Amino acid sequence: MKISKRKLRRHIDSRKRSSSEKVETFNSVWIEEKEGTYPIHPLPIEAQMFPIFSFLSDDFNHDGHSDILAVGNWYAVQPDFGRYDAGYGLLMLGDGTGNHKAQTFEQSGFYVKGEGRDIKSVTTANGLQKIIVSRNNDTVLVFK
Ligand SMILES: [Ca+2]
Repeated sequence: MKISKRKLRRHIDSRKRSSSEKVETFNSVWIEEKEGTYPIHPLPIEAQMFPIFSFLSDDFNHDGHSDILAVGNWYAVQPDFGRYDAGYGLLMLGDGTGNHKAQTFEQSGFYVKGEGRDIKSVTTANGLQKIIVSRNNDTVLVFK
């Protein structure tokens, strides 16, 4: 096969414009700010099973340690890959040392079917905290 000089030059020019990046991990992680350093903590294996689109951090069980709520899933992938639908919302309780333990939805009461897209915490006019979860092409969910 013969390639023209023009096509070869275009190919070489496109290679020069390209960039490369280095991936350290594909894990879902949280990054701690600790005295000018930023240790990276992988989240529990349950959080690695689906693409996470939104996190919310707070002390949900009132034990003094930060916890994490996560939602996600992604259906709009090529059919030969299948849907990324293994997430049903996830509460991960922090132990105060950087580790988190995933709770089942039976334990947490946090169950989000579908494609979770965002989580927000709001305080109602009468002072109650609510967790609002938006989903793609679906209704909004409200948790106490
Ligand atoms: Ca907690």
